[in-house]
Amino acid sequence: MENSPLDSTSEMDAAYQRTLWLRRELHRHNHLYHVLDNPEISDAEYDRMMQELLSLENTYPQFQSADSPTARVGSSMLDAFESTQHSLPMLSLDNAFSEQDIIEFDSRVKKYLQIQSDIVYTAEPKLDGLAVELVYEEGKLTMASTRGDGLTGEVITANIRTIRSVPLLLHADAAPARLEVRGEVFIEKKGFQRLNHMRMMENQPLFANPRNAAAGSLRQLDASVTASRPLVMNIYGVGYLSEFITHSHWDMLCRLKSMGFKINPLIRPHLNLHQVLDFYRELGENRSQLPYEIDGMVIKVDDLRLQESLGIKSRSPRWAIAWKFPAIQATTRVISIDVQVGRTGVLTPVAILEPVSVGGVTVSRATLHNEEEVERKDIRISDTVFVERAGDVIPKVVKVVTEKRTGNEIPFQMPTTCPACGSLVNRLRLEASDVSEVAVRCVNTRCPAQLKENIRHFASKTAFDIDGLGSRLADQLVESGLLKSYADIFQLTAEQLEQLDRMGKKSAKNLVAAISKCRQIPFNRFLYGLGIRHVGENTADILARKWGNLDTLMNQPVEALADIAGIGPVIAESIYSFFQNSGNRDVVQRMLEDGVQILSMPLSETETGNIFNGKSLVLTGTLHHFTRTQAKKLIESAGGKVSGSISRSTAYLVAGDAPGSKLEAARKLGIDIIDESRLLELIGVSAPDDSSTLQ
Ligand code: 9MJ
Repeated sequence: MENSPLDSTSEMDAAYQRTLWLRRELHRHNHLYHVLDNPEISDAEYDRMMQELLSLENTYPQFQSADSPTARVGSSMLDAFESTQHSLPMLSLDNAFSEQDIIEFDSRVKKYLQIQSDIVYTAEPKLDGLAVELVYEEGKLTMASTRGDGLTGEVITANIRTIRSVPLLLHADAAPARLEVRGEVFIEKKGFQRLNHMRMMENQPLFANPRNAAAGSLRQLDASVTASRPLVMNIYGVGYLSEFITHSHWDMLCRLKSMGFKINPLIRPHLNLHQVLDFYRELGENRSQLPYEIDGMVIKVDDLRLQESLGIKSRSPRWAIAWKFPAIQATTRVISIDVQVGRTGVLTPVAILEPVSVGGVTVSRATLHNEEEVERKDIRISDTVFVERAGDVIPKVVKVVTEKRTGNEIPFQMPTTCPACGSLVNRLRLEASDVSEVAVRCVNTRCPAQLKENIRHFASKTAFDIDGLGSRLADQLVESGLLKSYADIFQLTAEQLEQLDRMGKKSAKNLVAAISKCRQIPFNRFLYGLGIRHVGENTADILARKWGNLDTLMNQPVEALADIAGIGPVIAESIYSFFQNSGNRDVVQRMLEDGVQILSMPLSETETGNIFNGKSLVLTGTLHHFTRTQAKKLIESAGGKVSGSISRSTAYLVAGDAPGSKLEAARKLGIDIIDESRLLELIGVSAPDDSSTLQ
């Protein structure tokens, strides 16, 4: 409304001029306080000006504007987040864990660019929050979105508007007509502690760490909740720009700073490799004193033209790398050891710890995995222990400080009955080439703890992906008796759901709609969702592609299942017995009757021709994407076998770097020689982002 003609009284004209002045001043003081940490006026003065502006906007609603500082209170209320496609993909970073990894990164950059001289880097603290993109059109914030899968994110504009360090209007007239910037939204350590303290007072569940708190705060449909959270945003890069700005990353950050964005003050430009290594040490030493959490350092090639030449591989840039800090340790005391019951009935001991800050995050529990682990580490109740947290990984107990033992420590004993349902437990060691586990398991198939976990798994993103059905609701649905198996999900009605605590009419309707939307499901995700023991996403995928549909799979003899590469006898037995069980067959049948439609998958044999069926391949030289074992598994999954030496019966030689004498032998015999990428092409898979993805 700022440009609307004002025709009436001079009083209104004066009020409008005053409104504009207050907005300008409040934006300026907001920037001084939240971006530059350099306030000029007191909080009381700021509040007084804000009150005056609010009152003017109330009296003259026609003055209201989305860019007003008053808009930061977050009044909008959404039903759901819309999604949006990023103009340019939002990349994730490759990780480095050692100086050697960084030296190799530098060599790769030079080799790729064919440059011998030093590369100029900019190094940045790696903030541990959520990546967000902001879009400015003609200097006004028009959209903000989460990173999502890198290509498509969720629109969270109303929530982002509430963050004081995000400018709603840009300072410089020089800002391009369209400017996309990217950065990290996070919560400082102090803000996190205050937030959790407040939640404790209100009997609300606590956030595990600042990152979770930031994520939870951004995922609010009611922006006024977000407004009450101490979120901060630092900008570290750009997306699409409608006009050229500069050739240097550091210079870009300086320009963004002058437009009003908050740029991390610890960013160091103009570093050579050695200076990068020094800065990492310095940052590591000072990290615990910083007001926010960092989990490493990001190193970027500064020259944007070189960045462009380096380009990206899969989803990460070749011009940047994240160098993670090692895990942080602390000591604390084990108060007790609880036992949790998982999806398959497995009992897991969990250490309840005296709360301790591990690198700024309060840790009060840590999984002990299984009975053997407790015995191996000899963890007793009342022991003093070292706990460790690496990045956002779940904290773990590293070892006992035995010197602190007093003799009053109590050894842990696994219960003989299930803590959730009281049934007797079964102690079993399973050993095979592909799976080995010691498991204490509740064998009651109606155990409520198992059912809750099963439902959570069934509804999870990689299975049925039922929006809104998370852990808390799964618990409620089981406790209220509405669900006795996951098949009951498809019979839930909005009327039944409305009876649950904290479930409004609208949410109930939304959940029924979300369930309905999930009735059509690809065969692999359906199989994964069933929660068959040992059937993870990968196995579900292999099975779905091998047998194509449920009927065929359900009727396979155990030998046929065990015969598939990547399955093995224990997994085969587990699948076989699952489908032999009449209860499980009933559950599946009921879902089909309730309209679940399983979309069949292309069979792997028809898709790739099981390209190496009965063929023998030989590997030589260094492979880049795989270890030898991984490559062998891959070849076997395409029907081939790997042999150690070249003979006339060799179908292909897969040659990596520095291939050695096998290459010559293969040439002499006229054997097909292929490289790693051709191998992947023949099998019909793409290279993994990172060799650790194929085990
Ligand atoms: C963080 N998390 O602090 C990047 N990041 O750059 C910084 N993340 C990044 N840069 C390109 N400082 C992709 C991600």
